[in-house]
This record gives sequence, structure tokens and C-alpha cells, in this order.
Amino acid sequence: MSLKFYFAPWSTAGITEAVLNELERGQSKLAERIEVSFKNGDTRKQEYLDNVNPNGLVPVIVHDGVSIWESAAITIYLGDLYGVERKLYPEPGPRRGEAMKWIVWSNVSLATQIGRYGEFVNLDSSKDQTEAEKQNKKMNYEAASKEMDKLFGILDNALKGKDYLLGDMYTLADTHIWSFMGYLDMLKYDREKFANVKAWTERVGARPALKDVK
Ligand SMILES: N[C@@H](CCC(=O)N[C@@H](CS)C(=O)NCC(=O)O)C(=O)O
Repeated sequence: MSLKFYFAPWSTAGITEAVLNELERGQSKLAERIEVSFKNGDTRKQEYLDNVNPNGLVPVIVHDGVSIWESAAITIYLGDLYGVERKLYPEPGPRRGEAMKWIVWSNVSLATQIGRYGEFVNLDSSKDQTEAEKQNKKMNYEAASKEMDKLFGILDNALKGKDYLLGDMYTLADTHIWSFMGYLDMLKYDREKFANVKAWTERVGARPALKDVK
């Protein structure tokens, strides 16, 4: 059996790195790490597009020659294969559905909104903007912030009175969503105002497997 993990530091691949670190904690490595460089154009090389990911992105895992991309699909796949016995992913059934719901939500709804927020966050970065352009950007930024707050409100509410998204059980759904927080801090999104998310982020971030994730 061969499992390869293609990653670049400080990228979305950090999600899969966090998931693998949890699964490998106290056990032998599951996946061989293959680092690619965006600067060198590794992900745009024909060989990468043909054999690893036609989208030219990381993360990717290649399991026995089958390539699996999209971080949400990877988390769900690894959870299914290795997470249940390690008590990091629920058995098939409604609890499994809950974990999948959060993983997919974070990639489809949250990540899309983070992308929009990131576009407008550096309000004064471009000095040569016209006043109208600046105003437009400000309005877009305010709208994106509001949408971010709405999504964080949903997350905060889901964590009310709970240690983890599924209650007492820490799962790879927590790992997956927690992995977005570092990037949000870089964007200076004020997530601290959501008390349940704040406490949960600290709780998850204190896990030994997640200490060195970039
Ligand atoms: N929806 C994808 C997004 C992956 C993605 O955007 N990856 C970026 C890094 S953050 C990438 O590989 N970029 C390639 C490049 O910049 O050359 C996922 O969740 O896996």
C-alpha cells in the first residue's frame, strides 16, 4: 500500500497535514510527504497536472495510484479509512453525517467567504486608487465582514455548551475547521468576539498533534 501526500508549506495543504498528524500521533507514518514549490511552478508542470491534480493545486493524496484532491474530500476519505479505529471520526451513521456536514460547510461556505474577505481586507494597500474605487472596496469589505460574522455566528452557536463540534468527541471535523484559523488571523479577522469559537480554537490548538502544523 502506498500513500503519498503532496503539500506546500503555508497553504491549504496545512489542513491535510493537521489531519495526518492527528491520525499518525503515537503510530507510524501513514503518508510519505512530497513537498512542491509554487515558486518553481511545480504544480503547473505537465507531469503534475497529468498525474497528480489537473487543477494544479495542493493538497493531494495519491493512494495506491489513485489521486484524491480537494481538502474536504481528503479529510473525509482519511477519516473513513483510518479515523474510526483511532476514535477521531464517527462510524457510519448520523454522527458521521454531522462530521461530513461541517467539513463540507467549511470548504464550500466558509472558505468561499474567506476568499472574498481576503480580497477586500487590505483597504489602503493601493495608494493609486481613485476615491470611488476606495469607497467601493470599503463597501465590499463591510459586506464581506458581515457575511463572515454570519458564518462565525453559526459556528459559535454550534459550539455552545460543547467542547467540540460533535459534543464530547473530538473529530477530524474539528481539525479541519481549526486549520482555517491561522489564515484568518493573518487576514486580521476578529474571531475573538465569538467566545465559543475562541475557547474551542484554544482547546483544539493545544492538542499535541497540532502544535507544529504550518
Ligand atoms: N478547494 C481546494 C483549494 C486548494 C488551493 O487553493 N490550493 C492552493 C494553495 S492555498 C494552491 O495549491 N495553489 C497553487 C499555486 O498557487 O500555484 C482545497 O480545499 O483543496
